[in-house]
Amino acid sequence: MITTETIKTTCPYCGVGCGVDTKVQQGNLIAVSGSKEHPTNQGRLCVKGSALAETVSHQGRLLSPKIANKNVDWNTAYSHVANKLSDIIEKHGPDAVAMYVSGQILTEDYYVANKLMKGFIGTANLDTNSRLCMSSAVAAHKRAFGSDTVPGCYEDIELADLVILTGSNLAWAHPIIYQRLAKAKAERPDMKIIVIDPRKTASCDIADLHLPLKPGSDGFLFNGLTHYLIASNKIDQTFIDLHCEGFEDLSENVQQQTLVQTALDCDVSEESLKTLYHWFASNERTVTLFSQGINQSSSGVDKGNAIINCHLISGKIGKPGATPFSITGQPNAMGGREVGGLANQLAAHMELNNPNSLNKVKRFWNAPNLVQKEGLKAVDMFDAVGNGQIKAIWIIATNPVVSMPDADKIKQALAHCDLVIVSDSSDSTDTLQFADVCLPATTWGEKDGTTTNSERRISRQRRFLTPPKKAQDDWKIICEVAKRMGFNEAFNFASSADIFREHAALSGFENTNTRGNNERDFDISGLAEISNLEYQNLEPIQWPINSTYPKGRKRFFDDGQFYTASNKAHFITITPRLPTYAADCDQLILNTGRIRDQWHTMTRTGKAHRLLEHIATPQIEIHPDTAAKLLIKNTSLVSLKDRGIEYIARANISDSQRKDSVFVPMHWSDEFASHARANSLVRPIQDTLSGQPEFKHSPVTIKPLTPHWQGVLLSASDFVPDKRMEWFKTPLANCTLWELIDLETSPSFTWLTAAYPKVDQWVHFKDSEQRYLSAAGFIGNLLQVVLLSGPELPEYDKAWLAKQIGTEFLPDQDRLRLLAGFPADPSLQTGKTICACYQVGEQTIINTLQSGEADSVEHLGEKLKCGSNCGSCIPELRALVNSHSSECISSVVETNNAA
Ligand SMILES: Nc1nc2c(c(=O)[nH]1)N[C@H]1C(S)=C(S)[C@@H](COP(=O)(O)OP(=O)(O)OC[C@H]3O[C@@H](n4cnc5c(=O)[nH]c(N)nc54)[C@H](O)[C@@H]3O)O[C@H]1N2
Ligand SMILES: Nc1nc2c(c(=O)[nH]1)N[C@H]1C(S)=C(S)[C@@H](COP(=O)(O)OP(=O)(O)OC[C@H]3O[C@@H](n4cnc5c(=O)[nH]c(N)nc54)[C@H](O)[C@@H]3O)O[C@H]1N2
Ligand code: SF4
Ligand SMILES: [Mo]
Repeated sequence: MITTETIKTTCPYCGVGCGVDTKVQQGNLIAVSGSKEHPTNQGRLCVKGSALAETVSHQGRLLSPKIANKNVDWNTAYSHVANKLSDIIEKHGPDAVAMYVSGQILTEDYYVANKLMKGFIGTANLDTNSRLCMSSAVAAHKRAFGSDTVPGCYEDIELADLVILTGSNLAWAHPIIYQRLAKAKAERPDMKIIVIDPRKTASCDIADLHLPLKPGSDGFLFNGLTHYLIASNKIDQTFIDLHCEGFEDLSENVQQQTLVQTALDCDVSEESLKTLYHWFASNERTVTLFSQGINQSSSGVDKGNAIINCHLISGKIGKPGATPFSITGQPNAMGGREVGGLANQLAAHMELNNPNSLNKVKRFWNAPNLVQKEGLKAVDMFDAVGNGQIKAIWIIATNPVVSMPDADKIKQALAHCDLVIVSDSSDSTDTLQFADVCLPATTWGEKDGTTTNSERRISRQRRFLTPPKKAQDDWKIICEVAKRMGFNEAFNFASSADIFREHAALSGFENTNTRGNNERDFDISGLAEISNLEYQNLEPIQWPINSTYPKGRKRFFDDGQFYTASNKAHFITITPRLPTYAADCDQLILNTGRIRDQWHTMTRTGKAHRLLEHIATPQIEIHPDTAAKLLIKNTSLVSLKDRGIEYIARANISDSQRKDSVFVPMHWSDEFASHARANSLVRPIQDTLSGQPEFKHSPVTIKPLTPHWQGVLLSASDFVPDKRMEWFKTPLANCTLWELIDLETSPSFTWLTAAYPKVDQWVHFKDSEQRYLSAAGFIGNLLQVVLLSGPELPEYDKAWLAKQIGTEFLPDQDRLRLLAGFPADPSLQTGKTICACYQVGEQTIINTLQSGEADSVEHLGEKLKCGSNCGSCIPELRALVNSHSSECISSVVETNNAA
């Protein structure tokens, strides 16, 4: 009898941190579902989480350690890395080596990486992709609270009467929190939701108000709010007197930021601003949730503090439904902060610039070479790699050639570096192309440890799959190298549980102040002595976990106690600034970020075909007026340029954009497109306080491209596009779809036949001027490849045509039908996929709406099942209902036409 085992684990994607039940049969993952008992998601999963089972195959995995591209055994790899690092340290000192890690490794991996670099090698050149993500919020928290504390919890979002989302596209980036918010709003329609974002995003679907502000102007807006609260006496004077410092300076600082002035500064109407300010002032229970539209800015820390000031001044903190809320992006962004994974942190929320902390950690670790000064932050770190100051870099679980700003410079830096070590689970990332040593890591499902989500909740990621034979856990790889560098005793861990106990013990080590309270917020000493079994069974729990809070703590600052010297919170005066580079009159502002179904550089979500159906190729979102002025048509090819570097994608014309900006997804890499790494364009401007790059505001010039020839090619086998072609690649279930573009000439039929030497039968069509070429190639009677091409991108039914690849077509069948691109029977057409879970296409939905079989999102769900699993497509379903039925419901009061 085949047995099915259910193992509980945590989703490896976003910082929401949903619990996942995995069903495993004979070592294979057969299904995933949301854990009903997990407090975060209570049974739900978003579309990425639902597709997890499709991403765990060993296809595309790095399967052996490699040195100079040759497979080696692990012992050779460990010794090689250890010896090389030791040599470099001996010759050039510890600061000549660096580690660049990730908010996607587990806390246990992170802990040993930090311990090795800061305690034993003796350099703080250990930074993380969280620098690109959370570092501005970390710095803002520390300035205001004296500690990097997220005060609230998810429940606050549901309890609030007003939720402000600023710089957050919650619907796509944190879907389960968005669903919890949407449900709360449906149950309490009086609850207000405001979205502050230059773009009208899917999150606006449930908003009462959208402010499409001038990019980068949030600092003005929140200083304006502080001014309004003071001027209209909507402040909490008792809370300020008892628990805050710096009120007079703050009050003086915001004097000029009147409503009229702020409306001008932010390019929004006075009316909408007044509504926002009035709602904030009159709702005790207010949550301001902020993310990358705030953090990824040259003044991200200041913006964070401008938000926190508004909450402190009105006492909206530490209470149910009232908190500023920096929502984290990666699954373990918080765990990384706990272990000290940033180059300016020490460990366990202790600081590098505090002699007392240095002394404690030195004694706790028995560390021979404890660092004394901060290390280089990500952008500076890669600069130092580029100029030879850093001679070895070990990159773990991140893909900087795609995700760092000025990404072509990252390529150059790595190409010139003496020793590039890359630990990854994938075998083909853009960064691996520059590795001297490749180390195959285990990944989700195969590794074992903990992560901490946005509300400080620690959850277990459990092993339920057997890893590929030669893949190794990240903590193990780091410890094996450390031991071979002579640090045997400190890295002699037997398991991740062993590491976790040490991490928990450090958090409680001499963690009391003179009044007998915690000196540091992060304290999980209550878990320092858990047994292996208790660790295995650990239930999700919010830190701190200690003798005062043995079951965890929902909210910080409910007691008005902060972690500053005076125990009072600090108001921070800021001078609002716009982004470093303004766009000239012939430029636009490049805004970058996430799309619904892809995760970062697509190394994992790119394996799940249904996740590539919502948006399959990179696109440039642009306002209709801007597009018209530049003679850009929808789906036509467009070039963005800056500093001689070009990005190429198709236009997506949408009035969701402001006229001064374009939006481009951050996800595409050289694996998936010829010129669509957004970060090749993004300038390496950083916030001087946090080092976080300004990913959202780079100037670009834009122009339409007129291809001479374009085509789609569906191929069952490998295909390499001609060097002169631009291309986008989309893996589908049974074949790969290539969009091919030639800007100057048309390829010949001979080019195609040469690319497919094994194809023995062709049907094809071409015109005398060679502008059109369509062909289908067969091996025997099996369809291998179809090309449809001409001066314009041909129209065709993707789902139908893809289904034909690999199937049999006898010579007397209508093979020419393939060249039309559509089925003979029109009722077989489905259109672009909207619901990825149930594979429901746009055309099917429109047909159903137009026939009157459904007239609401709920009815569509009943009829076609669309939107009834993860719910991620509900905003788009609603848009289709709105545009294809007579009633148009819109609660959004301001549109982008104001821009
Ligand atoms: N589907 C998906 N979900 C993800 C991820 C993913 O890759 N894919 N990644 C995860 C990670 S690591 C992170 S950090 C989070 C990020 O989550 P979010 O921060 O929500 O995502 P982004 O799309 O980067 O940016 C959010 C919004 O900021 C807006 N913005 C740009 N400039 C400004 C501005 O000046 N002011 C304001 N107010 N808004 C502005 C953008 O238009 C965008 O809509 O997502 C997490 N979740
Ligand atoms: N333009 C622009 N750029 C951005 C952003 C933006 O908004 N705009 N956002 C920034 C933000 S917030 C973030 S968080 C970064 C994210 O950017 P990255 O960190 O570069 O993105 P990922 O694709 O998640 O990279 C994770 C890598 O780890 C590998 N991996 C998966 N599991 C494991 C494991 O267990 N062990 C090891 N060793 N490897 C593993 C994956 O195959 C993948 O190569 O991008 C940043 N870059
Ligand atoms: S919201 Fe989606 S991606 Fe994020 S943790 Fe939950 S299931 Fe995973
Ligand atoms: Mo992130």
